[in-house]
Amino acid sequence: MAAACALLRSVQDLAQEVRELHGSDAISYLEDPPTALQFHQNWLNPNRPCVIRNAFNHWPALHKWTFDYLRPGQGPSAATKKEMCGLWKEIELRMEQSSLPHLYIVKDDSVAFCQRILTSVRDELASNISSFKTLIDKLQAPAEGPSPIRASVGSAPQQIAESEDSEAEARSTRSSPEESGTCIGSKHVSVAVTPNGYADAVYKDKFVMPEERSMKLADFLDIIEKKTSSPGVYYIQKQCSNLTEEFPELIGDVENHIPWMSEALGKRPDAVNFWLGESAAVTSLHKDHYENLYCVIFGEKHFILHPPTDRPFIPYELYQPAVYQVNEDGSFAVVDQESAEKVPWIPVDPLDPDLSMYPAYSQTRPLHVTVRAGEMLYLPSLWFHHVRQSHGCIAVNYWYDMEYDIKYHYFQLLDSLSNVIKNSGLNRKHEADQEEKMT
Ligand SMILES: O=C(O)CCC(=O)C(=O)O
Repeated sequence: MAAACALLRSVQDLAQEVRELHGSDAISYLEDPPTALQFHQNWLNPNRPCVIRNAFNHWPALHKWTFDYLRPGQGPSAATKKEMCGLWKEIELRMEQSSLPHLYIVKDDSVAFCQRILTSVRDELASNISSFKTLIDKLQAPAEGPSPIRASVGSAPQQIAESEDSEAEARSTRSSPEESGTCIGSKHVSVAVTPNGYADAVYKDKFVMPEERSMKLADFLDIIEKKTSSPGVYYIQKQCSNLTEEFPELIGDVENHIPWMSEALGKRPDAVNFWLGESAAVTSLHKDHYENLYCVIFGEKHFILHPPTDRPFIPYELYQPAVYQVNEDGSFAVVDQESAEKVPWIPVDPLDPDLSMYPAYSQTRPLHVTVRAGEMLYLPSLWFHHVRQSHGCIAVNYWYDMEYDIKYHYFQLLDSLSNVIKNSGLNRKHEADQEEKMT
C-alpha cells in the first residue's frame, strides 16, 4: 500500500508540474499561422494545444458553406453561371455600342435602381450566395424594354466579368458543386442517429454506438433546420475521412492538407473529416492518437480538454458494445453486438461528473476552449477531449497520425500505472481520506 501511495503522489506531482510548466491551465492564441519550424518547436514537440487565427481565411468554404449552398436546387448551378457570363457579355456589348464606354442602357428610369442591382450582383459574386438567379432575372427585365435611359455604372461589370473568368479558370481543375453542376444536397451521406445526442458513449452499462443512417444531405439539413421532424439527434460525424470520401466536390473549398503541418510532421493527414450537427449532439470524453487540426467553418465548438497527464484521474471501464436502432414507432432500442469484445471507455461526463463514483476526477483541471468560425484548434495527440457545438455548426478537421516516439511510450507507462492505482483502490481511498479530514 505504501508503494501505491507513493505512486499516486508521483502522478499527482506530474500532473501539477505539467500544468505549471506548460501552462495547460489556459489556451494560447496565435494571431497568424506558424511556420513548420515554429509549430514543431512550440506546439507539436511540447504537446501543447493552441488556437490559431487567420489560418484559413483564404478558404472559399468560410463564406460559401451555408445550408443553402449545400442544398440541391440552391446556389449557382453551372447553367446559371453560363447565363451570368452571357449577361455580362451583353452588357459589355451595349457599352461598346453606346458612345460612352462607362454607360450602359436599361429601360428603368432610375439610375439608383441600376446601381443597386449591379452592386448586389457584384456582392453576390463575391459571397456566392443563393439568390444569384433572382438578381439575374431582375437584371434581365429592364434590359428588354423599349425606352432606355443611360445609367452610369463605372467599370464594375468589366471587372466582375474578368474576376469571374479567372476564378472559374483557377477552379477548373477542381470539381466544386457549382462548377460541375452537381447538387451535393442530393448525395447520400452517412449520419449518426442517437436518442440523446451521445454517439459512441456509455449508456447504462454499455458502450453504445449510433445508428449509421444513409440519407440525402438535403433531408439531413431539413431535420437540422426543423423543416421536418424525425425522432432522435442527427450528426454527420463519420470519421474515416468522410470529407474526401463522401464529399469530394467540397474539398476544393478547403484544402486537402495543411501545408505547415504536413511539413512539420513530414507527412500528409490520414483523414480529413467533415462535421455538421445539432446542438444536442455531443462527443463523449476520449483521446486519439492523432495530431488534430480542428477548423470551425460556421458556428462554434466547445471543447473540454485534459492533458495526457490527467490519465490517472480519468477512469476507464470495460463495456459491452451495442448500437442504437430506431424502431418503426420512432423509439430507440439498444442492440448488443454480441460477438464483439468489450470496449474500454470513459464513463465520466465532464459536464456532470459523478464524483461519488469517480472521486479522482475531481483532481483534474479541465481546460474549456470555444473555437469560433475561422479559428483552428491544435488538439495534440493523446489529449482527452469532450466536444459540444452550436446548432448547425460546420467544421473540418485534419488527423495526422502521431509519432510513436518516446512520448507515446511514456504515455503507455502512465496508462499502466493508472491501472495499478485503480486496482489498488487508492484513488477512492485518497478521496475518502480527504473527506474525513474535512469533517
Ligand atoms: O467535433 C466533434 O464532435 C468531435 C471531434 C473529435 O472528437 C475529434 O476530432 O477527434
